[in-house]
Amino acid sequence: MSAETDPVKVMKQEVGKAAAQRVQSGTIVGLGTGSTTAYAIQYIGDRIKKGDLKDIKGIPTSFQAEVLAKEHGIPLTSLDAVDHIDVAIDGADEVDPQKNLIKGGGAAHTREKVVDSLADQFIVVVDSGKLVERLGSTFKLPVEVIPMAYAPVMRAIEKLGGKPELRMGVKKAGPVVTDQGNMVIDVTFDSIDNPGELEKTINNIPGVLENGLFVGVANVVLVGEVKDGQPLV
Ligand code: ABF
Repeated sequence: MSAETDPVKVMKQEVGKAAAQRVQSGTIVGLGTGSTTAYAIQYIGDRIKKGDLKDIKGIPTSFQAEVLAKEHGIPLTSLDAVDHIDVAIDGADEVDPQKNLIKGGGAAHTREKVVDSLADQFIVVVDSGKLVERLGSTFKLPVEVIPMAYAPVMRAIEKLGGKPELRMGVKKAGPVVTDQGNMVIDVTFDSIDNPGELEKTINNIPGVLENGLFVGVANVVLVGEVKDGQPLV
């Protein structure tokens, strides 16, 4: 199957395009991380090139998003130069029926939560495989920790009933390092019954910078799926 006709790829492109279509001229746009958001960034760039979108400024949530945005000609700004974000577009690893999320599969959840939480409208772009009844049922919860504290943080997480694992690099040996120079612990929980409480409890552990629970942050969830071989959004 060629890449152009791969229905999953086409579906992700359609989800990204649908999000990009919602961006209005003259706005500040938070640009997320991940393969689905990458298509939204590409289509925002296409709209700028066509003259369909004017005077927007992007705020990237990761080095990957920054590189992509520059590649697609999106002018960039930063949080010290603006007083608001009109819309943020970002991916997720899990979405529950209340639009709460687990994010951080790309180790970028700390900056993502800053940008996504500031946005007047946070649009999540996912494929239907990310939809879950309960957070934590298919994806481990990422927790960014400062390197000197990863061991006591892991012990504290075990006391909360989690099973923590230090995220190791695939291409590079040793632990994954975030854009902030920290480590990531991935935590398996048997059941996350109160994500809001857990998000606060984990962030109160000394040494934790941010975890991947995004509770009450998402406003819109655009879901793509492939039905009878056809991409649907
Ligand atoms: C990012 O999007 C991460 O939070 C998450 O891991 C990723 C999912 O991306 P994809 O669209 O490639 O599944 O924001």
